[in-house]
Order: sequence, then structure tokens, then C-alpha cells
Amino acid sequence: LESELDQALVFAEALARECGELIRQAFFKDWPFRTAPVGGYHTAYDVKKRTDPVTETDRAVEELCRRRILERYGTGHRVLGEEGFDGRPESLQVKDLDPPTWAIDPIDGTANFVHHIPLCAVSIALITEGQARLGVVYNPIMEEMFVARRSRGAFLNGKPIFCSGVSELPDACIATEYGSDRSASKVAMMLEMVRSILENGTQAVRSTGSAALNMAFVACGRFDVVTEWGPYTWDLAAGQVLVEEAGGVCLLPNGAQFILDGRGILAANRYLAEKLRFQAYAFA
Ligand code: LIP
Repeated sequence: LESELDQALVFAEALARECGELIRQAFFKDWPFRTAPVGGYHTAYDVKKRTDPVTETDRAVEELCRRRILERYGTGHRVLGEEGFDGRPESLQVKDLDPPTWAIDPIDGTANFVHHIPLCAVSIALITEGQARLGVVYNPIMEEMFVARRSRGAFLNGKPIFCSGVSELPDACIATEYGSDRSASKVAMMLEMVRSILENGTQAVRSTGSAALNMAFVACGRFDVVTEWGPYTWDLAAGQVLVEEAGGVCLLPNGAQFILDGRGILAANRYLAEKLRFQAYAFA
């Protein structure tokens, strides 16, 4: 089983590079002269929701992943992908007895991709017996390949990475996101989250626009904490392995135990995770 996971990691990294090529070609096609068409980008791209765009590149990358996984593992492996999601919360669950499941976000940070902001990544994770075992987050624009596998550490472009040693909130750089839900209750919750982060006296508050990159950035010590309600299993599964293998901790934003389909993340280095776990009401 261990060697199967080693081979799966090699497969996942190669797949991420192939996906990255598609993303890079589309991103740089009209670089640097792309300007928003009259009426905005939603006229030029497919619309899932204006706040949650999906492009033909998202579809092509997910299609490529499904094809490669089928070729390699047959129908014994399941794919849980952002674009193939049927909208039912039950479909996000990966139970202990389920077949090995690949959680795939073809482009995490699609709004960045659409706006020509170089913060987007393909996120690929393998989940077996309900646990994420390995994860790859690849930003092909900045050429940053984050990989991790349980008990084997986390790496950025082949070098080992570790969470930061920042232990006080006034020294911390905290990431959060505004998400894609514009309902009054969700907006109020987001603002409450930002308010509590600011009131905790943090050094800096940032958003990359990608949950997977936020977690990769926690894993390599750029961010000290990331917290957000809203992301899905495919945004979080690879990042969970990265953060935990880099010495960090994953929880839900209210301090509860992390679950892959919990639609939330509080990832931090172990010092701040310990503090925030007990003042977790701050991010509830
Ligand atoms: C993004 C998430 C992010 C969220 C954004 C968006 P996508 O995923 O990673 O956490 O705040 O609104 O949903 O849609 O770019 O794959």
C-alpha cells in the first residue's frame, strides 16, 4: 500500500504538470494585453454564477484528470471534481468504505484566472478510507509545485517546507476569503470574520482568492493562519496534507475537528492553532 501511494504521488504530480500546461497556455494566450470586454468578463466566459465563474479551461482540465485517472486506475477509483459536482452535500462525503477518491479542483482561483491575476492552481488529492493521503497544489503561472504525502513531508519545488514559527497574533499574517455567496447572512458572517481577525490585532490580512493556495502558503510559512467558511472538499483535501505534513494543524473555523466535507478551514502553524483553538469563537 505504501508503494502504491508513492506511485500515486508520482502520478498526481505528473498529472498536475499536464493540467498546468493547459492552464498556462490559456492564461498567457493574450498576455499581457487582455482587458475586460465591454460588459465584463462574464460575457466572454461560461457563467455558473457571476461570483463563481467557470471557464472552458476549468472544464478541459477536469476532463483531462478524469480521463487520466480512468486510464490508470479504471473504474475502481472515484473522482470528486468541482465541475462534475451535482450540488448535493452527500456527494461531498468520502466515507471509510468508499473506493479511493480523487478530489480535484481543476482551477482553484478561477476568478483570478479570468482577471489575469497569477494566483491560480490545480489541486489534486487522493483520499482513501476517508482520509486525504497525498496532495498536490500546482500554480503553473508562478511555477510553484507543492506536494505532500502522509509521513513523508511537504515540499515546494522539491525542497522541504515547514509552517512558520510565529506564535503571537500581532506578528501574524492571516488569510481569509470573501467567497462567492452574496446572501445577506453570508456577507454578515464574512464581515464578522474579518472584524474578529482585525480586532485580534494581526500584522496583515490577505486573500489569494484560492483556498488551496492559502493552505499551501500556510504550509511554507508565508501565511501563519488561514480561515474561511465555504470551501469544498476539492479545495481543501490537498491543502490538508500539505499543512499537516509541514507541521501545522487543520481545524474548522469554530475550532472543531476538521472534516473534509465540513465546508470550512482554520489552518495554522501549531503555536497559533493552539491559541486559536481556545479562542475559536473569534472565527466562528
Ligand atoms: C475559490 C475558493 C475560495 C473562495 C472563492 C472560490 P474556485 O474556488 O478556493 O476559497 O473564497 O470564492 O470559490 O471557484 O476558484 O475553484
